[in-house]
Amino acid sequence: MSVRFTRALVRKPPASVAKGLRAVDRGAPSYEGIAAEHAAYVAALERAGLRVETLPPLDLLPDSLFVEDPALVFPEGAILLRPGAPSRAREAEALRAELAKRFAALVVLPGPGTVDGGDVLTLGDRVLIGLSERTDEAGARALAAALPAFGKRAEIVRTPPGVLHLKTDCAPLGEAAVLTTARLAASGIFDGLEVQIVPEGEEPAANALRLNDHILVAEGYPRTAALLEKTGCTVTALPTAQIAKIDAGLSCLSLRWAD
Ligand code: CIR
Repeated sequence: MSVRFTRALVRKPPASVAKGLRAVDRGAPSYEGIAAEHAAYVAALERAGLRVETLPPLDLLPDSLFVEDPALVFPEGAILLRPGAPSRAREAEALRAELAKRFAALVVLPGPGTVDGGDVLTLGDRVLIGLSERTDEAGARALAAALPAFGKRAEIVRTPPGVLHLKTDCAPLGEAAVLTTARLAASGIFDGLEVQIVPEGEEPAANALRLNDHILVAEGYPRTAALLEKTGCTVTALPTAQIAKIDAGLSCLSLRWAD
C-alpha cells in the first residue's frame, strides 16, 4: 500500500542547516525555527501511528535532514540513490549502515547517473521517476532496472520545468489516487487515477503526506486542507515556513515504510 506505514527514519537538523541549498534566496532559515518544525513533524508522524527513529545530525552536510532524497525504501528493502546536487552526494553513504541495519536487502544504485528520492513517486506497484535538474536519464534508467527486484515497475516521466522535484508538486493519497498541481496534472501522467488538484495559489500544499488515516499538509493553505478533509482522514497542518526557505516540504523529511 502506498499510504500504509508503521516506521519512519528521520535525521536531526544540523547546526549548519541555514547553508542548505536554495534555488531562490528568500533569506536564511533559522536553526531554531527548523528544529521546531522538525520536532512538530516527528510528533505528527507518531500521532499517525509510526515508530520514528531519529539519526544524529551531520554538520558537514547541511541538507542531510532531507533523508528522502538519498534513499528509496520499500517493506522488502532499500535502494541507496545518487543525489544530483554535488553538495548532497555523500548523504547516501551516510545512510548506508543505518539502512543495512533495518532492511533485509540493500541495493546501491550504480552510477554514473543521479536520482533524488524527491523525484520518485510510489503508487502501489508503479513507481514514477521524474527527470529533473537532480535526476537524469542515466539515473532514472538505472533505478528503473533496479525496481523489478522489489516487485515494482517504473515509468520515467518529467518533473515540470523550474520545479525542484516531482513530489514538490504531488503526493500519493492512495494506490491510485494523488494530490497534485494543475501544471503537473496537465502533463497527463496521472490520467486514469483519482486526481485532486490543489486550488490555484496553494501549489506548495501539493507536497502533502498521507500516513495511514492521517494527512499532513503545510500550514497556510486552508482550501487544500478543506479538500483533504473530504477524504475522511485526520488532517494536520504543520509549520513549514523555515524549511520552505531551503526549498523543502513535508515528504522529504522522512523515509517511511511498513514492516
Ligand atoms: C535541496 O535543494 O536539495 C534541499 N535544500 C531541499 C530538498 C527537498 N527535498 C525534497 O523535496 N524531496
